[in-house]
Amino acid sequence: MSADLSPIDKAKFAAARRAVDLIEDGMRVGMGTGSTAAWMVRCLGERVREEGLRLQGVPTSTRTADLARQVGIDVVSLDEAKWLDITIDGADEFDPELNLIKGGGGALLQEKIVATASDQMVVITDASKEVHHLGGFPLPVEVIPFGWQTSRALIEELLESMDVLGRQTTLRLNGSQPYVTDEGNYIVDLHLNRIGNARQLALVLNQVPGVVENGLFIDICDMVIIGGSDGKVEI
Ligand code: ABF
Repeated sequence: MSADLSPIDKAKFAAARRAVDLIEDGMRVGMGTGSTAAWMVRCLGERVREEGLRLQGVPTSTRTADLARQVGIDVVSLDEAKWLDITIDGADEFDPELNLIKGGGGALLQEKIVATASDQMVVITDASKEVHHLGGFPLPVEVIPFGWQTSRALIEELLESMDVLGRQTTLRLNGSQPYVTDEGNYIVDLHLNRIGNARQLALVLNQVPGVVENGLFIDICDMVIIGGSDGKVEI
């Protein structure tokens, strides 16, 4: 599967392949979104087809659901599965405490619900996502479309009192239109550069009226698997 890949895809594939080794027969598995998670879904499909591995897969986006069905995984909803043995997903950044920024792919809401409903959450990534302090990657905040400009203004006001280096915010676009999530919401990206207290920021952002969820994953991730372009992994 990895023969003609670019170095970055080789790294993502290596991490995905290693993570899929954690899956045992009969498990209920949360399946993330993004290019690294897509490798994981393909590897999982390979085990289903070749080893007869039985599992229930809960996708975190319509994209992942479509791919999972294509590769032969039994797709169920989170309400059907109720609780998951493990979730495997990508990330945009991770710090030494395994706190994350996620949501660059626009699926942070389902990703956070699914990860939180899992015994174990494993992040698969390449080394470029490792940081000392979160915030270099824009922090996605999902807001409902009604009054989104007010929610954005309230977020900007909140940021004035937060320990962050940047305070610019942008509405995520799809062409000239707002990007719309699977739940029909918008995303405001916060360009913070460096987040001093990610735990506090994650809590207060969700107090803003209109905010549905933010992309800070605090104390959710249990393990990070970092793939290298040489096919080796570090855990
Ligand atoms: C999802 O996909 C996200 O939460 C994150 O935003 C993104 C990472 O994408 P990729 O694996 O393509 O770098 O995991």
